[in-house]
Amino acid sequence: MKLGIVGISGSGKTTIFNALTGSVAEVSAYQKGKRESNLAVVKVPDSRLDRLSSIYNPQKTIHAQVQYVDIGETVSPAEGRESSIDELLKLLHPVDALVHVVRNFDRSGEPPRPQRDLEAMESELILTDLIILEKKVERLEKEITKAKKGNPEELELLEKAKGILEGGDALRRYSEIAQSPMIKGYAFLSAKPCIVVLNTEDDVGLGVTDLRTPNDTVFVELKGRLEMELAQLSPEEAELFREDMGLEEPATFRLIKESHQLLGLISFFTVGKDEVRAWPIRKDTPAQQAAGAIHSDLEKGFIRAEVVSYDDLMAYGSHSAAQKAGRVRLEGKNYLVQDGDILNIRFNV
Ligand SMILES: Nc1nc2c(ncn2[C@@H]2O[C@H](COP(=O)(O)OP(=O)(O)OP(=O)(O)O)[C@@H](O)[C@H]2O)c(=O)[nH]1
Ligand SMILES: [Mg+2]
Repeated sequence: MKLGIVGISGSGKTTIFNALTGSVAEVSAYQKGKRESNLAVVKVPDSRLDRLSSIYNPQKTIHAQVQYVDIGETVSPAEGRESSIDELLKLLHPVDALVHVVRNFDRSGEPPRPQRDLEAMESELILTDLIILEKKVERLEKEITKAKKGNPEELELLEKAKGILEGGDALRRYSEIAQSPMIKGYAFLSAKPCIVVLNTEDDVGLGVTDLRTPNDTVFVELKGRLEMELAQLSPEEAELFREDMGLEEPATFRLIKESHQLLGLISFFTVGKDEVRAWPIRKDTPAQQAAGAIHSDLEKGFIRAEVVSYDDLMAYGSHSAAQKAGRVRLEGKNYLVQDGDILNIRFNV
């Protein structure tokens, strides 16, 4: 699963990327035309996994992961897109969701204008989609009228999408369109789920509630530069620093967790002496398919899943106590795995 970091030039994309990943990619002091894309894999913080790990004491503890890509400069509020549409699309096509970074700090004396910047980037996504969509509609219309092929239903959906975009709205807000398999293939940018990161500094800028946005907007507010600096300290130093400043867990943890959620992912766990591990799966995945995330043999030879919820395991203190209390269930292949389930797959190949 991959998230692409987008935002107006100089909004702090690379800074946030560094904060998230502990990388040290060069922040461009707002240099125009400088393009780099940075990619990193990040562990999804999960206190339940840490707890399980301290109980089972395994050789390895493996977190779920997400990838972030900082695609480099994209758009300036005054001048619009600085890269070609093709370039933007090529970079963003493979990502599953967007992290939209909005500047909410003073830069070289220029006060933040998060409302303007937010809208400028959003318009850019919408316009890019509209350009692509118009071409598709034209082609499909021709196919249907001249060659008597092509799917009229698809055309109808595309026309609907066009109406939404022309009205200045993002497709992600219309799930029946954004989630339609016919439309998904096009990978429209404004149809991708999106988190808005308000990159803030104390005493300047607006609060999340001051921004006029659709009320289903997912926001995370954080101090990008500070978090980046903390991410580059050793864990012990960072911890001390956080304590001193009265900060709790890194704000980026919340962003990573939100990313995971935004992608519609939950985690189940497997536990043992060798390994305690979180497995990311889509919500509402049946047990047999979830077993396939571990190994294809487990899916093929699936018999039953032995399931105990994390909360029950913690409440009863051990697997055997939970079992005695009847909290360990045997579930069949169609059982929908829940977030926090601890699974042991019985299989036969
Ligand atoms: N004061 C302050 N400055 C920041 C913050 N985040 C980023 N900056 C500064 O803003 C400038 C741009 O940050 P970058 O992270 O390079 O922004 P970017 O969006 O990657 O820039 P481009 O790739 O050029 O579009 C740098 O000088 C950063 O140090 C912040 O939270 N507070
Ligand atoms: Mg950058």
